[in-house]
Amino acid sequence: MKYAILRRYFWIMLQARTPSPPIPPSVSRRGFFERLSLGSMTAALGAEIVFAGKMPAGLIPVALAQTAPPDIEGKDGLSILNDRPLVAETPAHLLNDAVTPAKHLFVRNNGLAPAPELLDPDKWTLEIAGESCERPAVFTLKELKQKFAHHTLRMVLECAGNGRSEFTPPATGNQWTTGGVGCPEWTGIRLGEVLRHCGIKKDAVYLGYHGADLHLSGNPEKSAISRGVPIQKALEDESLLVFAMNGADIPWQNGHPLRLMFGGWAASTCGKWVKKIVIRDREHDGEKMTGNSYRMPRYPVAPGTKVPPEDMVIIEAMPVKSLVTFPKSGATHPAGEKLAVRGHAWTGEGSVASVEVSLDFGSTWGRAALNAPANRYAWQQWRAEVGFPKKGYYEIWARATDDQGRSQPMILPGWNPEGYLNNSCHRVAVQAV
Ligand SMILES: Nc1nc2c(c(=O)[nH]1)N[C@H]1C(S)=C(S)[C@@H](COP(=O)(O)O)O[C@H]1N2
Ligand SMILES: [Mo]
Repeated sequence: MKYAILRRYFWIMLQARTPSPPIPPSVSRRGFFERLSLGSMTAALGAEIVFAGKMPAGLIPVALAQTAPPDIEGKDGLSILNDRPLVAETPAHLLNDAVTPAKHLFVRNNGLAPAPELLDPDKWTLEIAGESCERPAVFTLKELKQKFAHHTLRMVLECAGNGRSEFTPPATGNQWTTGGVGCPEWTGIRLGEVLRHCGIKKDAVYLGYHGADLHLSGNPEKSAISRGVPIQKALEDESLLVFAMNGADIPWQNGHPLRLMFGGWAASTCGKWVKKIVIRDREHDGEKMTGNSYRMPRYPVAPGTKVPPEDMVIIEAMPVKSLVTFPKSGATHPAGEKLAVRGHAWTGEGSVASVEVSLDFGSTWGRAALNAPANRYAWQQWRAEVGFPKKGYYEIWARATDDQGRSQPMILPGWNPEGYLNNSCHRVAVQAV
């Protein structure tokens, strides 16, 4: 744990001193170039390297060591955590909008995304089947849009692994920092209405999805991921089959032309490119429903503990959390002037009751102004004014508390084998100058 804190501290310090956009350490290049001349480095930096005489031969100034922003079609400014499968997160300062723009919504693929030419909305069908479905049926997307009423809701989509990089001992898997989250506006039809139309047998307990993406191996017999939710969650008014995002087509990587959205729950339940939904008479047993995948120990465990599988339970609602989206970490601000800090707060079930902000590493907290959510499961905007007593390095910490009194841990919540549900306080660096 100490190491994680140090690592984070070091990184924030680094950002505070670096004028260009922060790049997570995993993709920064702190290596050595063979013969980069002082003149060319100075030209590239646009400034004199004051202590150039002290620079070890071959060192790249950290300001130049940053890789160019990765290019994902339709996305802008995301940091790539993995390229196969494609996983990319959003830097906090690019999540400042109340409604997350398509270009800034993170991407988490477990397999190979279907080629865009396979995603023709005019040819798309959805099959409803399973042991507990009375009248299995296949609908065209057009039929679904015509038959069922449309609803538009802002809902948070958050990967259960968001924040994983902080856990020690580290968990394998994508090393998310804070950017596996967004809150776009989704338009679709109620899943419950479609399921009822097909008849839900009395013994129905769970729902499972099947998407059009491929397993990484390319083997069509295998599934990249096939998860779901208990039938009660599927029947909630906010559980949608969505065909539009922010009033336009859903971006290709985010599930066009049809995906599931379950408000407040781990995003792994929200199947993308969904082709088939099964109503099950048992807990769905698709890919990544078993073992340690998307499961937590049912009791607190010491870091590094091996937890028996029967003591692991499926993750459902996400915990209360917040982000500071303005200023960007590493910003400078005049010492004498107030700074309006902004961000969002959200929780899986219920609502956020308060957000507090600290400038002194959590010793004292001041209350932020907090907006009501646009609708259930939308994130809530908050705002707080802070003043800096003198020039120097500061950290802004934010902490949300939900309507049941649960709040965010300052450092880390309980360790778990796969590093899920890290809802610790978000911290940004500010230098008062
Ligand atoms: N078909 C399919 N659905 C999927 C996934 C996937 O790989 N394939 N990934 C899941 C996971 S783990 C997450 S976090 C979200 C990510 O949604 P996004 O890529 O639109 O941000 O989609 C979920 N739905
Ligand atoms: Mo995820």
